[in-house]
Amino acid sequence: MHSAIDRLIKKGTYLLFVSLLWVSHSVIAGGNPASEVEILKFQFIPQEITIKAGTTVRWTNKEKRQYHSVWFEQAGDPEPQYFFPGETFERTFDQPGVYPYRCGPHPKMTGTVVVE
Ligand SMILES: [Cu+2]
Repeated sequence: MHSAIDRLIKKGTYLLFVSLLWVSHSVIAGGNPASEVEILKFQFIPQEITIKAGTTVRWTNKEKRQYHSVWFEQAGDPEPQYFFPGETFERTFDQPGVYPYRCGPHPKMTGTVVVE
């Protein structure tokens, strides 16, 4: 009798422990979802990212020599300055929505930021 209850308690403690681990892991992982985009070989990598409202996305130019820009033309942003290898560009997204963008000097380079 006792041992059956003991086992139940042990099982309950174990489940509680596992769920606590899971919750703390989600909190840590959810603290900063992927908000980094690399620019390499005339591509935005990843081409589409999904972030939570209020997140700042950072683009890093990983090319050897080529400059680029990140232009949210459809959102009404003015064309930003080009940035060079090793340099970054940041933009914060406060409103949920779908934000397509392009590179100013290379219109075929496109990407999308999805804000949840
Ligand atoms: Cu470009």
